[in-house]
Amino acid sequence: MQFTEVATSPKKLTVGQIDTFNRDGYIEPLPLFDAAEAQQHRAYLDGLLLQFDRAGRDAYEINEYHHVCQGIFEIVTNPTLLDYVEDLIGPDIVCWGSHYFCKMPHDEREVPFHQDAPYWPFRPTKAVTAWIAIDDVDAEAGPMCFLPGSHRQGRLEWQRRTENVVLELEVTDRDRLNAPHPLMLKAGELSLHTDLLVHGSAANTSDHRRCGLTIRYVPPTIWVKSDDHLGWTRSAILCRGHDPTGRWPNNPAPLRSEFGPKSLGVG
Ligand SMILES: O=C(O)CCC(=O)C(=O)O
Repeated sequence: MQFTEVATSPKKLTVGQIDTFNRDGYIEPLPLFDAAEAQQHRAYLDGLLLQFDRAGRDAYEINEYHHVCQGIFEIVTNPTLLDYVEDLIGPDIVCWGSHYFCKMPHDEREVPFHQDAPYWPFRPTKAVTAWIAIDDVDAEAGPMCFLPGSHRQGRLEWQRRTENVVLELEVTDRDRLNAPHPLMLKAGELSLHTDLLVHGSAANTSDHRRCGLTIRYVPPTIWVKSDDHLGWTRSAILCRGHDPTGRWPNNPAPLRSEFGPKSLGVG
């Protein structure tokens, strides 16, 4: 998948970074938040986790809350982040998903090596994911790893794996792909990857948390090939530009800045 058709005069990325994205399937690290802002986002997540924990819910369940929680909405619509994304997918930008991948200390669950595209009913494969480090990430904490260039193989065969995992699809033929590149991001930095890039992460063997917020962006012109169209689009926010198709909802900014069990639906 080549994204260069929209990158002739990039806003924020360099032409070299866009070439890297096309060649390797990702770019990292990119700066987003300074240390004080990163600390604020960490504290915000701490508050969310407390609510989920009190309700007996798992940290990974903070999924699709960008149109509910103001703190996540603000990250998803951050202008610098959208400038990066615009350089890859063009000026019309929909966010349809967000998910904290929050590996608590000694969380044994892995994310098997997978492509995102087989999970999603979007055609063509043009989604870009921003993975924003909420915590500093080191080798022991189970960093996300990319297999550089694997997106150029197209859609790969996969099998289902259910033991001790967070996501269940796993590519079957990893041996012919490049060696993993681990993402050692500092809190406040991010990576961008395409939906055909193979990626995954190991268990967190450290004493500290490893959390990244994934945000999924698409141009509104992609098709949703699913009977459950609304299931895939109902959380959408038109973050920038226009939706010439009129098919995507545009959720407004959440009104409440506080979060309680009721507004989170975990009460
Ligand atoms: O955070 C991780 O370890 C995996 C995240 C992931 O699979 C994704 O961002 O698509």
